[in-house]
Amino acid sequence: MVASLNEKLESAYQEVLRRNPGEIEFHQAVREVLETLGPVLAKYPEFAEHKIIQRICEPERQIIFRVPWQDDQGQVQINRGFRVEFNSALGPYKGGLRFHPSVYLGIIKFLGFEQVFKNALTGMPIGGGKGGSDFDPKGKSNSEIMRFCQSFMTELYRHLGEYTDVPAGDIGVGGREIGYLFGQYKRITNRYESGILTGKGLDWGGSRVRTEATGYGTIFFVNEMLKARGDGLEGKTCVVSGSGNVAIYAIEKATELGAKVIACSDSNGVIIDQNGLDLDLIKQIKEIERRRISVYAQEKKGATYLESGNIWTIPCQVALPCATQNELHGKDAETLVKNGCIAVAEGANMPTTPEGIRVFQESGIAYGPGKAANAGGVATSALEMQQNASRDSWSFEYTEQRLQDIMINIHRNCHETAAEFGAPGNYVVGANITGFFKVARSMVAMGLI
Ligand code: NDP
Ligand code: 2IT
Repeated sequence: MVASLNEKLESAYQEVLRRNPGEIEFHQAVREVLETLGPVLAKYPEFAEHKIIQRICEPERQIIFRVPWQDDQGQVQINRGFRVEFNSALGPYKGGLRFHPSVYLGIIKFLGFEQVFKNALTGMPIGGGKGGSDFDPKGKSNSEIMRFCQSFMTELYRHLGEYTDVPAGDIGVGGREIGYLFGQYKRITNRYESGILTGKGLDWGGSRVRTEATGYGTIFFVNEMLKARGDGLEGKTCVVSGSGNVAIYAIEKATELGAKVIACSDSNGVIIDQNGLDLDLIKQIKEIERRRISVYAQEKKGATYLESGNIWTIPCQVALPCATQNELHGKDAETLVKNGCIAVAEGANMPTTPEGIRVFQESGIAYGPGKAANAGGVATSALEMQQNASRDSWSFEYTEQRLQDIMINIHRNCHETAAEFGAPGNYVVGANITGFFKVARSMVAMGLI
């Protein structure tokens, strides 16, 4: 069953389908937001008058470029690079870069669109954008990664600036890649502009807690959702999909708050450790050795590996999808609810399909969409920008406290807005309306932009 849109929203949605053929993830992200905006347009007709919906669905600028590079055998390879500068009503375009073979314009546009609302929710002065490439980092040597990053930045640099566009990491882009990208920017421009990228190393302008921020933030958020129901994370059994940056630090903070995380995964399979995952071992395998998560089961007594397993069949009280889009389907949601799951918070962007979201909402469990639940990463990027602008460097404790305050605030705003618009407990409604409202008001104030 698909929720219906009112006439104005339906015609805006049809226009998005017509203008962006084949970009199914972008269509999905737009539809999910439009489904929640009916009551806002009814209450504030000026947004329709100013064609805010139509404008908000059209990126301000889309850049597509060739990325030629040489592999270790001396062969020339060609990839495609993207940067979609979606909306700058609240600040410079801000959002990550994704390197994954599945990347095409539709993925970057869905991510850029979501980023606009997410960034608004953080309360920080940042617009929304996203970029990346269909480059596959798997199995590449360090030198190949460096040469690719250098070629990518050789085109991208002309579009960046501390007041223009500030990328960061996402799937396949972490500290190593940000280092190579920053080095090439500095070399081409002969300028040390810390503010053009976030997720930098701590020795050269990075912020403490940025590495941990998305995962930590997701856990702060789920804890707030549980607290709003008179409960908390302590003592809960959790499963976390993925075993990358977001998953690792979600596991770390959940464990710190007294939960037990019994499973995580990668695109090949799932590991289960009923005693609670050994995070030092996971970090060793994933961050240092860059190997597959199956290695965990070879090295840890009592752990099991399910090749091609489905992590959502493992009974848990809290489910944290932290891998990729559309990784949790309607059937998975039904299984989770049946097995006693009481809360889901999305560390990944759009990991739950529309059918899955419907199952969670109808079951009445706490469901925190990515826009709200994973906003801690980009919020801490904005804290990095703040430190760069003032040439300052904050302590871990202070930065983490700022992150926690931001997540508590996002939760409160979403919770209150959902209730105000007649959908108490519905964080999708709360997040979309809160984010939209701030961007829409700013766009009206700035005239026809
Ligand atoms: P990483 O590259 O560090 O890790 C990604 C993880 O997800 C890996 O375990 C990977 O497994 C798995 N994965 C990726 N693609 C697929 C796929 N198509 N099918 C199955 N598994 C897959 O990325 P991050 O941890 O940074 O990102 C994870 C999610 O969080 C993404 O949705 C991202 O957009 C989102 N996010 C990230 C933020 C950040 O600050 N990094 C901020 C907010 C959201 P494998 O190694 O097998 O590919
Ligand atoms: O999806 C996201 O919010 C990110 N990948 C982080 C973006 C950022 O600019 O820190």
